[in-house]
Amino acid sequence: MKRRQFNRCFGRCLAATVVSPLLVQCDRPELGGQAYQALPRLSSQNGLLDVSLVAQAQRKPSTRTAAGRLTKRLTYYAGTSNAGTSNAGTCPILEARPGDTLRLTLVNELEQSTNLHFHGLHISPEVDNVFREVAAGDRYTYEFQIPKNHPAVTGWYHPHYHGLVAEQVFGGLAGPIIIRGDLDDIPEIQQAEEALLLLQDFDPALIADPAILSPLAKKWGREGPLLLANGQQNPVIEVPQNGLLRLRLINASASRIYRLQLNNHPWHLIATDRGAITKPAALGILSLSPGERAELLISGQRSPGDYPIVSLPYDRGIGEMVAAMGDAVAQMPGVTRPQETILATLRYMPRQRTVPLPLPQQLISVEPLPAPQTTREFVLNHGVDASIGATGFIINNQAFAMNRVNTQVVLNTVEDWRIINKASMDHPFHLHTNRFQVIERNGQPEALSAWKDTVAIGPYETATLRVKFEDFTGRTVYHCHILDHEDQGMMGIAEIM
Ligand SMILES: [Cu+2]
Repeated sequence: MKRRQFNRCFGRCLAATVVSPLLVQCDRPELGGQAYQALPRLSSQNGLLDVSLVAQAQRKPSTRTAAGRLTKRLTYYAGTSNAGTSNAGTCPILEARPGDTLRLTLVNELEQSTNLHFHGLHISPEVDNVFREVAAGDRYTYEFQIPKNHPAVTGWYHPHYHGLVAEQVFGGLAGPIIIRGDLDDIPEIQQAEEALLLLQDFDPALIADPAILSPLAKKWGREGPLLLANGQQNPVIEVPQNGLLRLRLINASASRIYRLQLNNHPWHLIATDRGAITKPAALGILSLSPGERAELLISGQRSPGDYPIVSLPYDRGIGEMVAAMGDAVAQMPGVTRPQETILATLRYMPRQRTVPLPLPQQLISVEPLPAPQTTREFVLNHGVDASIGATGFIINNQAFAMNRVNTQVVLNTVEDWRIINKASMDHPFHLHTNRFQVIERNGQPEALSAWKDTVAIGPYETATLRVKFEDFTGRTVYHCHILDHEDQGMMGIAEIM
């Protein structure tokens, strides 16, 4: 973050190891068109980031949106609990470097069990353990080291307690993780200004009372009509004239698939889920499925003005449902109609710089993985798993069962996973622990070499992922990142031996 931005949000961005009670005060969400406010930032100091993350329902919601009052929105705030005060915290950014230790104490002040998953980090599944239960009122400390060879990534943390993941993430529990590393050392990137947008959608009525969720929305994957970036509606982000803006985007929505377009202005992709690509790639529409991240560079060399980032409509099948069941479908709690929304606005701001800062020519080389030793198929579908009497979402005819290993893989081997969606819904596929490269989609070789951990898979589509199981043994998971689908069985356990 550049000094100018840092000063503006001084008091909100806290570059300190938390050793004493600390509350991050925020007032969000807000009406549209206001200045972008960076999320509070907690950075490692002397190789350690020691933070308490308190998961709680907002106690005294005091802010309004155009859509009405938000109540019971869930948040993490950093620090120690301070019952009785208004802590409308917005989830902080956790920032560290390769080799650093993270000591994160999850304090569960929710009325239900929860846990944490560190999406985007290559760490042991025995630490990043989604089978762990942190019961209401309990606390648990996750402690791990970021591997010294970890790439720079934009990741995020969120609950992964099976059965409640969609409700808790949709409620608002999600925060960014930034690992600074290789990409940050590139001179042009070092000079870029930075912004990060955590994308979430909300339904105030549904957050006030999750029980009103319609069965259709639970099956389809719940969505809300209110699109927020860092809890703000349409924040205005400064683009340095003649400079570069590095924009990180995280899809932290439970089910919503974003198709994003920067109107009348170029933008370049520089990083995907698990780090940098080889060189900046000019981009038109950016698709982000739940769980996916992207980093972009915006070069401030156009005519000064405002350039909106538009969320284009994406129809996950609501059109068909309305046709089959009538217009009332679109009114059901948790169902939204696809529509165009301005997510954020980029606004040129004068800077001292008169010589334009160029885009970097080269980023970090993405080396292809060697040929696979094993090839597997994973068929995603809706149906019945008679073995455990479950009806819902299945992978290879099996619904998730807590103690059933579905796939065994061998450490230090390379595998191709062919994901076949035989269903009429989108099922974005996420693998924990290890990154992968998409080799092929629908029979066509993938054009962009990139490190991913989540891949969009549309209705009746296929994708082949190539993954090397590295560094860690243990039980990890793969699942659909439409979190209602995951909660209803579309998850499997891979044991790395
Ligand atoms: Cu799904």
